[in-house]
Amino acid sequence: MPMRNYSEANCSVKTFCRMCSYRCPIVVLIEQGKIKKITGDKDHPVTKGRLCVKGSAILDLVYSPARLLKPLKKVGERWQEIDLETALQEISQKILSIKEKYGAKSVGVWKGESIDSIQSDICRRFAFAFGTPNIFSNDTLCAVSKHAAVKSVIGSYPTPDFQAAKCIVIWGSNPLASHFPLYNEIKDAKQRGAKVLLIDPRKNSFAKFADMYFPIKPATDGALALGIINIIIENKWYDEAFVKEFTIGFEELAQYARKFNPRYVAEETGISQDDIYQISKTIAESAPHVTYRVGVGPEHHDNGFNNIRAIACIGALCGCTDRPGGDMLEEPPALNSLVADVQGNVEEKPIGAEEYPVFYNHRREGHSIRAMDAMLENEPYPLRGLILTGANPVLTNPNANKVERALKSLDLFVVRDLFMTDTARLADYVLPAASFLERSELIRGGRPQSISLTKKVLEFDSCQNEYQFWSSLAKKVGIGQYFPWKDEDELNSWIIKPLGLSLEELAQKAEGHIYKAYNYEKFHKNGFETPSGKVEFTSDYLGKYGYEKLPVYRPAHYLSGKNKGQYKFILITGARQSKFNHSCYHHIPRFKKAVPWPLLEIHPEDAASLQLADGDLVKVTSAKGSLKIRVSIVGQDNILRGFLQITHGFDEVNVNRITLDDILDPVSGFPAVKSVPVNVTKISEDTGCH
Ligand SMILES: Nc1nc2c(c(=O)[nH]1)N[C@H]1C(S)=C(S)[C@@H](COP(=O)(O)OP(=O)(O)OC[C@H]3O[C@@H](n4cnc5c(=O)[nH]c(N)nc54)[C@H](O)[C@@H]3O)O[C@H]1N2
Ligand SMILES: Nc1nc2c(c(=O)[nH]1)N[C@H]1C(S)=C(S)[C@@H](COP(=O)(O)OP(=O)(O)OC[C@H]3O[C@@H](n4cnc5c(=O)[nH]c(N)nc54)[C@H](O)[C@@H]3O)O[C@H]1N2
Ligand code: SF4
Ligand SMILES: [Mo]
Repeated sequence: MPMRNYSEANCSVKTFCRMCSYRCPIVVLIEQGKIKKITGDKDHPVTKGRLCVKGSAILDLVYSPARLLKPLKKVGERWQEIDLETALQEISQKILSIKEKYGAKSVGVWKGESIDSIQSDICRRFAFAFGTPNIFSNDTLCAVSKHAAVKSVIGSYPTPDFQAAKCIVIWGSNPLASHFPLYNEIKDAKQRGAKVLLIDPRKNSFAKFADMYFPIKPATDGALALGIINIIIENKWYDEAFVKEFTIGFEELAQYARKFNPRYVAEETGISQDDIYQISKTIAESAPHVTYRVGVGPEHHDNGFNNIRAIACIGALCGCTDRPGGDMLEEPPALNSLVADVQGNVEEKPIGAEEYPVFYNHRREGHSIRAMDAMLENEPYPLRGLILTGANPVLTNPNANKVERALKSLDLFVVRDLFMTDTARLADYVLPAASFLERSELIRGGRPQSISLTKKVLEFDSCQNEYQFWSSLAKKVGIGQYFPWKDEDELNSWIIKPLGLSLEELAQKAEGHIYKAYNYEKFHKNGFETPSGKVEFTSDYLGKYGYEKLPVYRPAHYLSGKNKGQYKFILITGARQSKFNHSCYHHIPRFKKAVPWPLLEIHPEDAASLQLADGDLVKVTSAKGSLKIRVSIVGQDNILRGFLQITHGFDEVNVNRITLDDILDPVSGFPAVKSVPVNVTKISEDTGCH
């Protein structure tokens, strides 16, 4: 049985790390029911046992003395311990009374980055079965804008085929800090001769592995992409046969791209004309074996959606889509779905769906930034109760002061977490959650078209995992029939049933189960999953909602004159640091000691203009507020002049107190957290701060 009881056992179990969403294979050594040691799985063909620094700290997470182990209830200003059964009983009564007073839609469910795939579907199932469309998540700020943008061009979101790539374009991403397994794959590809390009306003720590680095002004990626498209078309470097047979809108794209001549693109992006030509030529020479890793860099801007669409057009134009070394289009496994049968229970759309229909159509959830208005101003209707799991929006959503006010205004706010966080502090109930080693879940397998099973190896009393929590709450609010599975094992067995594979068989496959061998060039037979069945350089689907049919480049708010003059600098936020995952792992003493607080990255000439020395204390002010932080003067080539950077996720200095929640991409509603107009002033040491 996959879910054996390890409490007395001496054994080793192969499972997966989930300190980030990549899930590297690990081996857990158990002695007398306690985890003794965790190592990378050396037998795994792709990761070969390599773990990043976070992967070496799993035990610091699960056995942390700071972990919440008892449910807490706020009584007045104080926390009181409460037994789990009573807590669930009280919460269910309050949810039902909100439902009676305002309707089920006034209760929301919010999941964070640490809860994904099947775990996230369990939360969704609860919401739909209860009758609310209001599911919120980190997906308002993460990857969905990019996924929906690329999907509008090629029908689905591709997996980079690093194994066979001859050219890899890292576009606004830092695999060394944020995607350790990808970094290893890219390094291996480079050893096989692949060229690696990096496009980023900061010479991030990955730059030393890139063959060519191009500093770009934030939010101008669309101009660069259209400039590349123009050069590729003018020189006839594109795949004419592919374009003719498998795409629509080529003529319109070619005509529009003509405006993006090298001189204009160089002015807009800050990349020289020679370099723009060089990037285009390198891509064209390696085509179709060119793949892209687009990060959150281009996404967190008010023109991110269309900029990423333009990037996606380059690959399609050069015939790289679904070709070896290009962008692989994986077919999903045929699984039983946790949402298909309950989605129809809810007729109304969630908060934000009217304003951002493309976001809604892609993700079938509400928009978390709009949710704040529903809490504070009952717009478009009241949101009075919220159950949040695995998220810390006070540190991760823009305009944290407003987020705090909104969450405080709720009639019922429940948080499930492993730790007391700045968000949990605002709750009425805080429930201790199980860590990833305390649940069993189905995950993508790490190889194309594969699926794996992670194993539960640990249990703490009162720390429920997602299935235990949502199914027990469902029973209490009268929707228990939607959670008929006795436990996760039964649930997982049901989900994989269409694969013709038992859970026991899957549990044995440490390298994952390939449900279908990957085939390239499926488009010959199936076309693409777009409305026309072809690659769409112009999209009638987007046009139908009043958006531009072409991937039109509009200069970002900070370049177009809005805010000009008032603010001297543009602040990039959220560059990943290898030890942390957003607000996670800051409690681990050795990580905290190494990086006690974030720093303001600043160009030496900008620092000189403000008479700043390394380590000086400054006040950074935006339209939403201000914060105090110390400066780190980086190298001359490490950041563009006029731009600054602060990483998010630190509670000591929460950069989201100054990010804006009202400059949003019109298609996806993603906030421009990587182009925040700010001023910087030096302040004296006695004003406080570290
Ligand atoms: N260690 C660690 N790993 C993580 C995470 C974490 O918090 N910590 N978070 C995980 C999650 S949820 C996500 S979404 C991913 C994100 O993964 P990535 O997208 O790789 O995130 P970063 O490593 O911050 O790299 C983003 C880069 O974009 C650059 N950039 C900023 N603005 C622009 C722009 O306008 N254009 C271009 N071209 N570049 C720009 C930044 O300077 C930065 O170097 O990481 C995941 N992995
Ligand atoms: N300014 C700025 N803000 C950003 C970004 C940026 O680049 N700049 N990036 C954005 C992105 S891409 C993302 S994905 C979001 C992430 O935003 P969030 O989803 O809010 O991410 P975390 O800070 O990782 O919060 C995760 C919480 O889950 C808890 N947790 C960990 N494991 C478990 C578990 O197994 N179960 C439960 N129930 N809880 C668990 C952790 O203790 C932590 O408190 O942040 C976004 N915010
Ligand atoms: S990249 Fe690091 S944190 Fe993420 S799964 Fe792998 S070892 Fe764990
Ligand atoms: Mo993310």
